[in-house]
Amino acid sequence: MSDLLITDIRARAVNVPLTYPVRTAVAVVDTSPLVLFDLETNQGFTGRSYVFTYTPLGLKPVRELLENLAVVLRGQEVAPYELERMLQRRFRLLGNTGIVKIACAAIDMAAWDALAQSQRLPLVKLLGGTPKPIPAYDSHSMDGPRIGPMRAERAVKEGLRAIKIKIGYPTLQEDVASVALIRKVIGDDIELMVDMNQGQPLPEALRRGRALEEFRLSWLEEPVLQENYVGFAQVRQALTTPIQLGENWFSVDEMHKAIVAGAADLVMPDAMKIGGVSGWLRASALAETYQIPMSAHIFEEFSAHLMAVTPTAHWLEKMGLADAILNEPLQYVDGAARIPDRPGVGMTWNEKAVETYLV
Ligand code: SMN
Ligand code: MG
Repeated sequence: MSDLLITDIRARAVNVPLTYPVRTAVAVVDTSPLVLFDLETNQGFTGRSYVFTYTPLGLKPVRELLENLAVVLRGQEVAPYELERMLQRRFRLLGNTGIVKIACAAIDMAAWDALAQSQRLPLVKLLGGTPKPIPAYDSHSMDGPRIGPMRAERAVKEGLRAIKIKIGYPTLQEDVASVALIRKVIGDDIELMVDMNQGQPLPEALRRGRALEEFRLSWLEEPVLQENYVGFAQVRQALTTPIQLGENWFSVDEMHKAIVAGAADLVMPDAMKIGGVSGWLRASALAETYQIPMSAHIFEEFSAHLMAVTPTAHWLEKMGLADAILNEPLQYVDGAARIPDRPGVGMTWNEKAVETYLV
């Protein structure tokens, strides 16, 4: 069998509507800006991935950086390990972080997808795992007293066993009222997590964290600036609520620094920022070494496969950021994601929708 070689790439920017804007303490993400990446190969398989730029302002630079890499990628073997090493060398001086890391992650994920397709295996099986159900939480926002309860009730009716909401309202009282309301709606048997999205200075994060202890939260996410690992450790020492972070780590090295600083009870790398499938696998080994439960941050389609081979797997985040442009969004049954029994990750684009939302 001849080598699986890259013949071309395609990067398209779409700005996808969201049923509910992602209202966070620091910004409102009211659409889902995605760069869709296709990796064409000599055996007719197309690897697919998408990256999420949080703001439409990030779409053009990420798309253009990927397009600039076409000349470097054409003719290369679809060997994710080698592609990652080649790209890391190429960007060593510029810096393997930020949108460079995001573009390289798009390539890594699409390469793994193409490789798995070429072996006619779901990605999870290529990685040595089995397509087991992956427990998921429904990820909500600062939805307020009307929409918040409605979303929480609907998620519980759908079978989800955990809900995350975002807080960071102007006052502590509003945060407490928001958490109390959702805890009342879902009861004590459904897990409740909160995400502060780095929005509070340390003293206020401590004050609000203490006020929320009574609600038996499963985790308090990003109470302070994500790079303030000493601050995370202080919040962790002061509270019994488990402290969660990781979506903003651009490397396993940053993850290691956070763990060594005592910042984390729990970790939640982002499959894009941590470096795609290749970066995730190394992060999952680090979490196992320190025996830290590891959750996923958005990117549910790839993360479902990856969580099945993550030794300390905890929760998958159900948010549906790409659902509107996928032919078959990830399915959830009884509160758990069902890994598709299709070659690769199982993602194909709804080209009509892509056309509609193309930027
Ligand atoms: C988040 C996700 C997607 C967009 C903005 C913020 C959030 C999370 O931090 O953890 O879901
Ligand atoms: Mg978060």
